[in-house]
Amino acid sequence: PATTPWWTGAVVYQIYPRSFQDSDGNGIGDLRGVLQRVDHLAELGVDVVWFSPVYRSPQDDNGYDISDYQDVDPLFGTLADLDEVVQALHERGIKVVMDLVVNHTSDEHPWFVESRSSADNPKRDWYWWRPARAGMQAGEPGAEPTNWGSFFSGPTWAFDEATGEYYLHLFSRKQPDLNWENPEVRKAVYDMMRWWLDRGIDGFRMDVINLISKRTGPDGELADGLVSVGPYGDAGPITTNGPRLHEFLQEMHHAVFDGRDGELLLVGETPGATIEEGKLLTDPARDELGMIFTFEHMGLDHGPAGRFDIKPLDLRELKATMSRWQAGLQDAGWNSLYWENHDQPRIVSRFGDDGEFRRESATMLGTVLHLHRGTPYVYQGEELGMTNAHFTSFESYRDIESLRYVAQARTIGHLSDDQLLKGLQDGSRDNARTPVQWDASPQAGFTTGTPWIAVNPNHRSINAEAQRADPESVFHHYRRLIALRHDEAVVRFGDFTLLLPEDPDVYAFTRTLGDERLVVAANFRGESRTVDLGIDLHGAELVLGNYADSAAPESAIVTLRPWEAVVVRA
Ligand code: ISL
Repeated sequence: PATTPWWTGAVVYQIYPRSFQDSDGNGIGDLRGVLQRVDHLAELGVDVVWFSPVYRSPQDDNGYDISDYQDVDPLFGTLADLDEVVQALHERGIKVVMDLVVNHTSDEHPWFVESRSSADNPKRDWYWWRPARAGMQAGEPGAEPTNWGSFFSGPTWAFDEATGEYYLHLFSRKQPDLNWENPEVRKAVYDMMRWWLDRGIDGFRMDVINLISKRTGPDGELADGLVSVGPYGDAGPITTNGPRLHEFLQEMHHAVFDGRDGELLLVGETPGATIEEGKLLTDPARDELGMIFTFEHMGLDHGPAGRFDIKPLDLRELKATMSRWQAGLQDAGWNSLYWENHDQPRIVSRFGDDGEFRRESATMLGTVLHLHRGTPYVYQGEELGMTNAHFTSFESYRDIESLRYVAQARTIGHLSDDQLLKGLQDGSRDNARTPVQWDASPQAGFTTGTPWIAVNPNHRSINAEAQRADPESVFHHYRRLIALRHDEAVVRFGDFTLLLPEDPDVYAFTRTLGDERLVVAANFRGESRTVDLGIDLHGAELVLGNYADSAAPESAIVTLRPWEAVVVRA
C-alpha cells in the first residue's frame, strides 16, 4: 500500500556506544569509534541506526540518566562528532534514531537541581515530591510515601534532607521521575525534541514511555503498590499504561511531529504493554507512535523472581505469544521484532546453543525473527552470534541493576552466592554489554586500552573479521535475511499464519501475499526432528537455509537437522 511508511520495510541496528568501538584508548566506546565501523553497517545492509544515549550524563545507568539533553557527553565526543556520524550514515543511506529518555532525568540535570533547592522553587512541581507517610518520622525506614519497589531494587523514594521531603525514582535514586502532569515539563520536552529533529535526526526510541502517566487520586495522592515478590510493593499497576498516556502522546505528536510524521521512525519501549495497548499506541489513525517494543516474549523464561530466575523456554509459549502479537497488530498498527537489546541476554545463549551448534542456532533464531511481519531490530553483535559473558566472578559485573539486585538479595539471605552468580550469568544486562568482537586481537579490536567491561575471550573465534570471510557465517546469514526483506514484498507485507502450534520443538509458519506464499520451518532443538507441515511442498523452491546444503523439502513431511531453519516458496 502506497501509504505504508518506509520503516515497515526497514531493519534497525541498535548501537550501545559504550561497548561498540573505542577510538581514544580510554576503554569506552565513542562516536569517532562509530565512524570507523560505518562500512560494517553498510555491508550488513541495515537501514537505520538507533543510538542508546550519548548525552551528558553522570553515567549512573550508563547514560539513561541525562543531565543535558542537548549536548554530547565528553566520554562519547562532541556534538560536532555526532553531526559527522549522522552525515556518514546518511551518506550510506542509513537513517539515525536517537534514544529519548524523558520519564526521568539525572539528579544532576539543572531542572532537578533547581527543583530540589527549595520547597517553593518554581520547578518543584517538575518532579514528584511527597512528605513522609502520615504519622511516620521522615527519613526513617518505612516512612516512604508509598511502598513501591524500584526496578533497581530498594524503595522508589529518596529522602531529601534539605527540604524534608521524598522524591520519586522508579529506577536509580540518580534518576528522578519527571512529573508529566505539569504542562511546563511537557513543553520543555517537546522543545528539546524539535531541536533534535531540526538537527536532522530521523526519529526516536522512547525509553519506558508508557510509565510517564501515573495514576493519582484527586489531590495527586499516590496509592501503595500491590505487594509482590520481594520486600516492596509493585508500582507497575499504578505507573504502567496510565490514564493520560494516550493524551500525552497525541499532544506530543501534534506539538513535535505534525508535518513530519510518516517520515519519522517513532518506537516506544513499553514494559507491560498488552496487545490492546499496542493497538492504541501504534494505530496510525491515532497519531501516537509507529511501533512499540513488547516485553511479553522476553518474560517467558522468567521464573517467579524475574529476570535473574531463568527457567527453560517452552517453545509453544513463544509461538503463541509471537503469533498473538502478529494477529493483534495485523490490521492496524505495526510490530517491532527483536530478540536482543542492551537490557537482554544474548539470544544464542538464551534460546539457542552457544556451544557446539552456535552458528546453526544463531542463524535459525535470526531466520525465525526476520521472517515475521514487522520491523526487525538487530542489536550490536547479534549479527555475529555473540554469546553471554559467562563471567565467573561478581567483580566482572558492572550493571547497576545487577549489582543492586545482588546487594538486596544478600541482605535478605534467601540465595547462596553460587545461586546469585548463576542468576547474573543467565539474566544480567551485562551479557549484552561486553565489547563488540571485531577481530581476534587482544581486546577484539574494540580498544587499545583497558575495556570498561571485559571482552569475551571467545572473540578469538567469534569476530566480525573472521565472519566476513566465511559465507556461512552468522554475519552473512543476517545480511541475506536483511536483503530478503528488502527484495520480497511477502516478507514485508505478507499475512502470518502459525503452523503446528502444539509442536514443542519446531517453529513453523507461512507468510502469504496474494498468490505468493513462503513457508518457514525451524528446529529449536539440538537433535533432528521430522514433522508433517500439512502443506504439499513438492516442487517448492528453497529461498534460504542455514546449512550450506539445506534443500527444499520434497513433500509435507520435513526433516530438520539440529537447529536447522528453511524458508521455501510454495
Ligand atoms: O528490562 C528490564 C526489566 O527487568 C529492565 O532492565 C529495564 O530497565 C526496563 O526494561 C527499562 O529499560 C529502559 O529504561 C531503564 C534503563 O536502565 C534501560 O537500559 C532502558 O532500556 C531506565 O532508563
